[in-house]
Amino acid sequence: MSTQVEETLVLIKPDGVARNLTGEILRRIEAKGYSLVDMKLLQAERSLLAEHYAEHEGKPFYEPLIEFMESGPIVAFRIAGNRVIEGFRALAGTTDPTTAAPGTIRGDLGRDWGVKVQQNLVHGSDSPESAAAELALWFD
Ligand code: IDP
Ligand code: MG
Repeated sequence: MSTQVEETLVLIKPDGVARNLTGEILRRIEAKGYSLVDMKLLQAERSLLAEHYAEHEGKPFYEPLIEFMESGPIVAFRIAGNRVIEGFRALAGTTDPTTAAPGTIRGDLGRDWGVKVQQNLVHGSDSPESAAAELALWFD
């Protein structure tokens, strides 16, 4: 099968940075064979987070999600590879870390902490359209 090289946005959320898991998460991305194109550590502004999570506005976890994402530094990666968008989502595992498959980032390193938003360590863009929009938002 022949595929195009894609790029995607990965965020290490404040829980991942605070728990010193940045290196472990990047190790998994690199071990899978994806290339690191750009990276930065930043404290995200509310306006950036509101745009990033616009699709979730109005949901019960929206405000806790924004507050969580503002609670400490985030590491942003631009990574590249064939089918990297779906490939990183597979590495990350499903949204709920309690039931995310063992072997995934969320399944191996995440858990439920009894708070209003799932602290699940990473974000990855979910489609070519969202990857383009999110990379422009976080890197341009
Ligand atoms: P994703 O990060 O797996 O793509 P989304 O549905 O896009 O999941 O949700 C964005 C983030 O909001 C999740 O990663 C998680 O931190 C949080 N979240 C999503 N659904 C829930 C929920 O039902 N309860 C609490 N937090 C949630
Ligand atoms: Mg999502």
